[in-house]
Amino acid sequence: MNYKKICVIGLGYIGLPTASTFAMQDLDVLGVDINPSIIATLNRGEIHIHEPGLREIFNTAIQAGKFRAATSPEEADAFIIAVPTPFRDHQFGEYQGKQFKLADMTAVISAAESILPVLREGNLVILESTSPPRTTVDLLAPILERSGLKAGIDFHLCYSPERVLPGQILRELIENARVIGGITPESAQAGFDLYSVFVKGKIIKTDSTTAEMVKLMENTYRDVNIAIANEFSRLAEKFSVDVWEAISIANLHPRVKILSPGPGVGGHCISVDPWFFVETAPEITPLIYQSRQVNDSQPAFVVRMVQRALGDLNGKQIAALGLAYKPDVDDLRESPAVEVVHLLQSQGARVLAWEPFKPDAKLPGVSMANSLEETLQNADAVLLLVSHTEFKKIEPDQISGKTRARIAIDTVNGWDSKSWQDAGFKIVKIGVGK
Ligand code: SAJ
Repeated sequence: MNYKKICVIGLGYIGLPTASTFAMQDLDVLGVDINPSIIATLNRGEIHIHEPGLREIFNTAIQAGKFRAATSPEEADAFIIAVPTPFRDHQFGEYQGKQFKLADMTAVISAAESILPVLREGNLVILESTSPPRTTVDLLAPILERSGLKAGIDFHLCYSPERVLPGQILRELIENARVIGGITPESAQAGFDLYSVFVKGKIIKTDSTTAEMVKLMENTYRDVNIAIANEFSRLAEKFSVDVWEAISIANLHPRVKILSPGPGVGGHCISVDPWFFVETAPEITPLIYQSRQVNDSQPAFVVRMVQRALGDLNGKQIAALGLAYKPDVDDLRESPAVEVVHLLQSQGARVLAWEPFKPDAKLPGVSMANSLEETLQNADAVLLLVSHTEFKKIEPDQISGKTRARIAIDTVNGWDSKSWQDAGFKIVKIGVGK
């Protein structure tokens, strides 16, 4: 198939890079978002999200007249839906006394409904949003068929998940392997033809439910593997072992690759996606459910570690280094570091947080410092929560004069214990019971 004009619905951190990348390939792209201020920003030639290299290609696309933004779709050859699928705010599922979170598919439903008036015979519709299995056939197809056109017969319908890493989106969009799940083989072929425009990685055609499962399996696999690493950190403390030493030895085995324990699992993907399996099949997902429980309870494990190091936390001043959900990013969504801060405060501790990637973050109940020095000044303990490169480079003998703290607590294995001890600190590290 030959595509001239496409419509990308949802201009967030996946939709906008995808739209811009297509526009760079000479397609006419209409970007659609329900937020009028995003549309105004884009039509002014500015962008509202931070992603390396995006500004440059977006500017090129705008100047070439290949990208426009609007609040509703127009007729096009293909429609790509890239809207958020968060959790429902106050509604939970329950199975045999176990509560689980539920996906909020409202944005996918509205995006599909917005296409209805402009859907034409021969069109291609692709869903990219992470979704529970069978969403494409059970939720999306029936909505689109309200147009009077039949999915898989009159128009093509696919699921193709985004699998890119923030910070490297533009490169990974092009280079990563891409899975295209069609509700018919002809739909998969139509999706293949569209993405062949720019994808250099392998494009694999399959059915839509397989493609939905692939995405969820990737992130669930990672969540379960981090959960076992976190559980190993608890076991190591119990048996007076250094989990980091044990992991490095175990990983010498050719078929073992244990991940790293830490303060928990955050971000908008790995801590979210496994719930889409639990929600749709709670009776056969005890392992996935339990892994989520282990990772979600890791911040409380960190707080017990801090309590063991400091005793009663009431009135203690703690310098918290890092709030992001992982190293060297400015994203605080679902961050376990933020959860640790909240839990410490609920125990009476006074926490001053320093997040160099988002120094002006406004989080309810969290006091932010303006510099590392300010965090350290009156601290009783220094708590490393995120393995930012600049934190790993901290020289303990250089900061020992800037703080009265003599206890350093490392939840991410970012610091060398010996150099902290040599500088006069007692160091407590996650998973180290020696
Ligand atoms: N983490 C650990 N221990 C580890 C590795 C990670 O505790 O050994 C923690 C991190 O600190 C962080 C969380 O897990 O809190 C998730 O970080 P991550 O780097 O594993 O993943 P994300 O959420 O940034 O991106 C993932 C990626 N998926 C996989 O690696 C399987 C990415 O390719 C996906 O595109 C993205 O989810 C997504 O959008 O689904």
